[in-house]
Amino acid sequence: MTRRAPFIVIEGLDRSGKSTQTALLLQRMKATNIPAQLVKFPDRTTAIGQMINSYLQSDSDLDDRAIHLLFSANRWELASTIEQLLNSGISVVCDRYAFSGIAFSASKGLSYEWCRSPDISLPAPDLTLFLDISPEAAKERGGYGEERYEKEEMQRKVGEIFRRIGREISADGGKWVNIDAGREREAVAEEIWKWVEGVANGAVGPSRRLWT
Ligand code: NYM
Ligand code: MG
Repeated sequence: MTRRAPFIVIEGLDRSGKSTQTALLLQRMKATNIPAQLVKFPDRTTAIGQMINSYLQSDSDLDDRAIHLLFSANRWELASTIEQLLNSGISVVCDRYAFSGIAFSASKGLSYEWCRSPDISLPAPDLTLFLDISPEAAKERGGYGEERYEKEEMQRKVGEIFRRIGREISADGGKWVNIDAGREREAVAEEIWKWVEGVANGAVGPSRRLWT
C-alpha cells in the first residue's frame, strides 16, 4: 500500500518570495527523490481561474462576495486531484490556499466567519509555511505589481488576518509555521527545508479536512 504523502502549503503576502521559495523547494524535493507536484492558487488556467484573472487585472468588476466564492470554487475544482496525488504518494506543494482566500477578502471588510465557510472541509494541509514580511520590506523589493490588492495598506491588514488564522490553526492542532521571509533567500529556503524534511520523513496521519 502506498503511504499518503504530505500536503504542504506556502502562504504569504505579495512579494514575500512565495514563488521563488516554492520553486526552490520543489527542486530540492525532486533532488532528494521525494515525488512532488506544484499546485498554485488561483489556478488561472480553468474557466473559473480566467474569471479570477480578469478581476485581478481589473478587466472586470465583481461583487466582493462573488469573487470570494470564485476563489473558493477554484480550490474545490482541484480538491479531488490534490487528494488523489496525496493518496498515490505524491506530495503536493501549494502556492497559496484557503488562508489567502480569508485574509484577502476579510481585509476588504467581509466577515471572517463568512469568508471561512465556503472552504470548510477542503483537504487540510499537513504543514503550512507562512512567509512573513513587513509591507515596508516587501515594497523595497522592487515594489508591488499592477494587480488589485497590491497596495501597502491592504497588505498590512492581510498580514494581520494571516497571523490570526495561524494562531487558530495552531490552537486547533494544525501545523502552522511563521517564517521570517525578510532574510536572504538561502536562509529562508534552508528553514523551509527543515520543516518539509520533518513532515516528509515523519508519519503522515489520516487525511483531514479544514475546520471540521
Ligand atoms: N488571492 C488569492 C485572493 O484574494 N484570494 C484567494 O483565495 C487566493 C488564492 O490573488 N494578491 C489573491 C492574492 C494575490 C492574488 O495571487 C494573486 P498570486 O499568488 O499573486 O498569483
Ligand atoms: Mg501576486
